[in-house]
Amino acid sequence: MAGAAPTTAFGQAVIGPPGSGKTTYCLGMSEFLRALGRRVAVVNLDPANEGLPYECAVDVGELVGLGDVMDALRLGPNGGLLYCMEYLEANLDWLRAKLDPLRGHYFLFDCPGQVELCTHHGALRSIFSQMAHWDLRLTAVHLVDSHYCTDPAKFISVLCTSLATMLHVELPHVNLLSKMDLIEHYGKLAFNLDYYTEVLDLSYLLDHLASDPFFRHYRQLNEKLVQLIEDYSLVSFIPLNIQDKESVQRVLQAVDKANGYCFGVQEQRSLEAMMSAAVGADFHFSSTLGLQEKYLASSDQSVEQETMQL
Ligand SMILES: Nc1nc2c(ncn2[C@@H]2O[C@H](COP(=O)(O)OP(=O)(O)OP(=O)(O)O)[C@@H](O)[C@H]2O)c(=O)[nH]1
Ligand SMILES: [Mg+2]
Repeated sequence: MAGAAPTTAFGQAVIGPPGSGKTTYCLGMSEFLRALGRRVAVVNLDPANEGLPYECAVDVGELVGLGDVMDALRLGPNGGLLYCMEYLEANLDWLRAKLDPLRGHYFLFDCPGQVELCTHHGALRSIFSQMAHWDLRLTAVHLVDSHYCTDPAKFISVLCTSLATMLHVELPHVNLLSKMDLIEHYGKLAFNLDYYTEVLDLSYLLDHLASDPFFRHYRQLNEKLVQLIEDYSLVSFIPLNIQDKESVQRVLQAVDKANGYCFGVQEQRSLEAMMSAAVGADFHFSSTLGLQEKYLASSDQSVEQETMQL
């Protein structure tokens, strides 16, 4: 790409509970973005990640090692990881020195899975907030295993965690139900998938729980929790099958809209594109998909220039 690298950078902070698929998402999304012609840098912020499947542009393990922290401070894996994040928070000049030469890239941050980091601990939020001061515009992409849809009680817990994460992390936010390729293996869902993704009228979940001998004793508690989620009216999900490029495309559309990438100088600035991003209409993305097919069929870098000229 000719010319000076733009100062504003865009990216995704990939968060979610342990095993929800964050590292796999970073691999799949980075491959997809490269196929679209974006220059991508994947940053590993999880010192517990081992055997990274993607090419890592920056690795927090170079700054602080989880094993060393656990040995030196006699901490368990959870406490050790929290310490590592606090250490990173105290050494953000290291991170900035690593990110500055990568200006012009689209960033994917693979974050640790400790739930408290996203619901009440301050270190990760403070790191994201500092990145915003560096003009790095992030969307929080919060992954939740779709397995939780199979149990209404677990789904209420997931809704509470997702809401708490949205309020705590304070970034533009997209919630994903990951591993959708496995949903049929998890057994029959009590409701249609739309019911779980749109999070409307949660009283049906309560009715479902009423038939459970254990949970019917907690009806009042669940009623209050459900009421809280409905009052905020913030939580919804996009289903994700990371193997399916149309599914990844839908996620990217939401992410680009949330962090403003689709309105930035990097993207085509036609009125049509802006309107499509704003209303989520298909006509824009059908043309992008066509281009993507073309790119996937050929390794010709000229497609990137074609994207920029559109
Ligand atoms: N079938 C299927 N398996 C997946 C998918 N995403 C992740 N997995 C599997 O789920 C497991 C956990 O995936 P990871 O990507 O390591 O999850 P993570 O959130 O990074 O986990 P932590 O770093 O431990 O918090 C691995 O065995 C993956 O192969 C998916 O979309 N479909
Ligand atoms: Mg991981």
